[in-house]
Amino acid sequence: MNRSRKLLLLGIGIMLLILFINRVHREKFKILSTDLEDVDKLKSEIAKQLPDSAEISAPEEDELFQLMHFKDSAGVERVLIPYKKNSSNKPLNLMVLEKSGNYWVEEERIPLVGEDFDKIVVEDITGNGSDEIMVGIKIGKSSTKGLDVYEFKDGSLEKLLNDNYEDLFVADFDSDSIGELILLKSNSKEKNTEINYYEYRDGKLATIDSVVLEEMEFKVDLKLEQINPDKKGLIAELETDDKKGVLSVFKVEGDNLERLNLLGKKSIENPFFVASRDIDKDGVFEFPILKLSPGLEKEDSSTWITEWYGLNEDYSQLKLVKREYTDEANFALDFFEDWNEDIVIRRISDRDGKLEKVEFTRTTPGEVEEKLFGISIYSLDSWEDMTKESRESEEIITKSQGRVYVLESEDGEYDLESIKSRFRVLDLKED
Ligand SMILES: [Ca+2]
Ligand SMILES: [Ca+2]
Ligand SMILES: [Ca+2]
Repeated sequence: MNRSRKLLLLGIGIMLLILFINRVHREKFKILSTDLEDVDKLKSEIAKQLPDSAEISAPEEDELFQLMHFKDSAGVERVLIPYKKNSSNKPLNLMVLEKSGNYWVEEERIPLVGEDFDKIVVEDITGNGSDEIMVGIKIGKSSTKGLDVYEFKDGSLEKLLNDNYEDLFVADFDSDSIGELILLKSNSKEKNTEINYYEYRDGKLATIDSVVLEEMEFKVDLKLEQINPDKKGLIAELETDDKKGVLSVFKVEGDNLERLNLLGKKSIENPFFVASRDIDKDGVFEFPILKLSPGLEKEDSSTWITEWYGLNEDYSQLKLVKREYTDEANFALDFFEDWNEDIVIRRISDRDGKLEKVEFTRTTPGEVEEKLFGISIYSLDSWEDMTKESRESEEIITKSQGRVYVLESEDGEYDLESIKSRFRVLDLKED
């Protein structure tokens, strides 16, 4: 064999080897279906086969990496695996595995533009029985994220929508058992926030209604909650950058987001943010209106009165459900049934801050204030400093989180039991 022939054969050999390596490299990902149940095993199996030392990269809220498992209308099961390559200008990828016998076999890989996954939602929003995939992606340091919505068509993913958002929600807003997409978008020029309501129609996913919230989003929360026993509503709660809380409520009527009138206004504005909740635990949400007590000298965000309102049957009015006082010493006290605007609350601190006291009085125009009762708050140290006798003579409401709460009352109406039943220590995480 002459030298040039040898070289030719060697060349062909190398080419075949490259082709072979390439083929092996392009081998479709495949994993035993039982392995999918063990997330750690799955991760290590996938890690072995992903390129560029890539890693499974779940959205932040999905810390444990719950597999995104979904089905189409024909009953084909699929699993979505988001992963991130460490060295690439297109680091994000979605891999779709399809169930085939005892195996999950790679169906396709979709490269995506962006730095990290923000949210992935898998839900049928077109109503055809097959799930769609909504992939939200963080782009650079911007708070605006990119969104791709995919649907399965003829066995592969097709893009249904490309959009952007600050926040994304999918829920069945109009109670027709099909999910809708809601995107929140901030407009820094107009200094406002837009809520866009999408629905799938005639093969397209498009905005069918949008409403503008007057404030620029700083921190926002959208909730779908019961606003009366039969109807869910969309509650939009914003915290503005000067810490104010702004709350708006919408009900979905046909194609419209109908903004409800809240005490003659489009929204409830509070001096700071307190989240709406079901305050009386009857399944229907209430909305907070914060008031500073007239007797309180300092206007800060740690001592206030909250009036909780619910909507009436035809959503035309707010009705008062409960009033409560919230104190900076970490407790709340429900108002008594006969308490109205005539209640004045005063807060006294002694100089070294060892004892704080809150006095509840009732006043009517032209009349003298009538003291109802007081709540003294001792630090544990100052409590221990007292003599045993004086400690034993006190009416203790509760001891909690380094404080002792003591009732001071001579009036039989405000006895220890009635105060205890209205008193609660706040969980530090609350609000
Ligand atoms: Ca669908
Ligand atoms: Ca719906
Ligand atoms: Ca309620």
